[in-house]
Amino acid sequence: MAAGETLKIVAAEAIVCSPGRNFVTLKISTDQGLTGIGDATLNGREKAVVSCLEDHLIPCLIGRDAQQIEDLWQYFYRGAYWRRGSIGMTALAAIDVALWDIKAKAAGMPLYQLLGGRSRDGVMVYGHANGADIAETVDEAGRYIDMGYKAIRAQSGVPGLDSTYGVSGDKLFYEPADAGLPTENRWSTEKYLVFVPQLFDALREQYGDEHHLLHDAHHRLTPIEAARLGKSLEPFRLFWLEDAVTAELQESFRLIRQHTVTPLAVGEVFASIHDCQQLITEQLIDYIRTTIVHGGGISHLRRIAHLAELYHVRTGFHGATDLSPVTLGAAVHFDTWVPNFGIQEYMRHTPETDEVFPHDYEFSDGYLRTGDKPGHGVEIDEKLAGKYPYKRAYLPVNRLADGTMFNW
Ligand code: CS2
Ligand code: MG
Repeated sequence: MAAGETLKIVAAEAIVCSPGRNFVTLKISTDQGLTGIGDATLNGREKAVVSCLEDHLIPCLIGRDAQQIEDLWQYFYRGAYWRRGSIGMTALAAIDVALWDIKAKAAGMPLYQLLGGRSRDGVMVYGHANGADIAETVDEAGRYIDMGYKAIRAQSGVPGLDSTYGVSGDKLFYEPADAGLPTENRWSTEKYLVFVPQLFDALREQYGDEHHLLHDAHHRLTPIEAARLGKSLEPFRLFWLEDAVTAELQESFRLIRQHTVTPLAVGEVFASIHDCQQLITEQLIDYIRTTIVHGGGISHLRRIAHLAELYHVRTGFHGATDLSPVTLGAAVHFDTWVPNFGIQEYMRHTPETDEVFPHDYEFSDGYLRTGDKPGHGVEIDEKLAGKYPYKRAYLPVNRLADGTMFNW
């Protein structure tokens, strides 16, 4: 493209498909034939993001210059008036990632080069060992070690609980949005707090100290309960304890910090830097989980990563199955560049999902590596996507034993 030449947006479309689970993909097309795609998937609220894009944001995109990524980000953030919610920031993220994809293609370079070039040979990832009980989970962890993972998250069924977070029937894939109306789980923090240290004792006993071990408490503890769990896990030297507490009250992490040196990770449900500014600037966490698809895109995640870098906080992007391969592809480029990289979650997608979203990132020996195609390296096979119509699915809800609504 000649300098100063515009790249006019002529069309934008939200593509909804469900190859095993629902995904929303925004495709932006320009007058010079360049197209880019961004992930707009918000598990359990997919159609709200589609409407935000189709009914409100796309009409303002048509005719704009696709090269003006920052001005368009500011336009849709400040111009929304109603700022920072998950639905709006997921829609904005999809636009942002699609525009970065176009810019990298126009420049003829992989996205990581456009961001600032390679900072590491590969992106260390963690997989999800899970099982109905300790024995099954320890076995599963062995499978991940055999696959070459250097880092493994362990989640297990808890004796006395019919269900809990992170235990899937199909071992390699985990899809929590399991029904057309929310399934109801029951929870007991007491049973959980007694059990988790036993799980990690068994894992260290079986595999020693060579691998990083992680655990996700999935928003279910109070600060003092999280402090108790963090302290009880110290002998097992976790890489991180994730989502120990819901983090609307960021200062509550001060209480956890006072009692334990177990590293803390939080942020996958955050939608902007404002959700984590205090957590980062007071060094209340060690890893920020906020990711590209739900945190306003690459443009905003760069701001979060740069703030985190000042306070010794590293990135630990969310990377569950319900974030599409488009997010994973963009994340691996970001992870390849970002100076304060920590780790990347890698919950594998099913073969039918990977078929709909051809990509050039590859897993080997515990790392993900990008390809060098221009852009973020992920495409969507629209014809194939059309074969998988949307099917409403909800995340479960959680209640305490006495029926009190709780956090899932
Ligand atoms: C989890 C997710 O991957 C994680 O750390 O917290 O599986 C989360 O439950 C889902 O993304 C919710 O849709
Ligand atoms: Mg999590």
